[in-house]
Amino acid sequence: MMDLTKISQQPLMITAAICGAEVFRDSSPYIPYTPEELAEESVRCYENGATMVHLHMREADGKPSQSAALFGRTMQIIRAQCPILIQFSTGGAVGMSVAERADALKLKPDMATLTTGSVNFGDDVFLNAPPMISEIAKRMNEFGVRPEIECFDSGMVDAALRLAKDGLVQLPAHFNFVLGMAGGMGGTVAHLDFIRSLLPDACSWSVAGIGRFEMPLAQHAIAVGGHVRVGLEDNLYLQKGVLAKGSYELVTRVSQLAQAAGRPLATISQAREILRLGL
Ligand code: KMH
Ligand code: ZN
Repeated sequence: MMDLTKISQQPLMITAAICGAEVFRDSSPYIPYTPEELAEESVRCYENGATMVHLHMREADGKPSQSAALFGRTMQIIRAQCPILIQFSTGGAVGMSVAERADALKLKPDMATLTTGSVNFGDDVFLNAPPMISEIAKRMNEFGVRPEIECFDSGMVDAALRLAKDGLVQLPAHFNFVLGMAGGMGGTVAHLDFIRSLLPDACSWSVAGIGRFEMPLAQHAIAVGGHVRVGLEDNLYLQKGVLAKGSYELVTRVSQLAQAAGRPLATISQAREILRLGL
């Protein structure tokens, strides 16, 4: 068992969100699309300190997809090369049906996201009406896939706790706070401190700061004992005007911040323990 008595020494989990569904090669040529590219980037992220990869799928031309065949092929190539934990998105892209979003859960990835509310998303709405959320949660339970509860706003924590009362989510759970997206909760340290204060004891959390909020929130999470998600899904830039050549460069930056703060990086087995995935 890990000794978690000293926050500053708790192993840090870094999740790499390597492609998302809303960023394309006209914004950055470094976004992976094919299973081979996604796997190659996942391995690079693992080699630079990531413990988990958050996956969306793309067709060859970059169109967002939730194809179980693509997820399966990508997972197979990754697993042949490295032990990084694999998390599927069930958010997919704006406008996808629940059936489409949840289909690949049958492949039993290590984890999958579960967004517990709707949020404005650019000019669109990322729709997660209560019956949709319950349906995805049920499918996750059916296949024994642990959720990462994805919160774009603080009310989504409350919604997750209601799901737990209804027996659809098991506590303690792991949460990811996506902060700083236009339409969602802001991306300051005060926003993060508020939303994390809502979690019941023993829940773990990570933060994904969008755009310019990515590294300041990562730095704060490292300091207060949280975990971090970075990657091209959330932010394309290593610094102002300089594109990251892949999510691995952002992972490397977080690894360096962790080292400077005295937080060791989690091994895969430590991450499994923190996330209650079973060994
Ligand atoms: N692409 C967004 C609409 C998730 O991965 O679970 C939803 C999203 C959340 O990215
Ligand atoms: Zn995502």
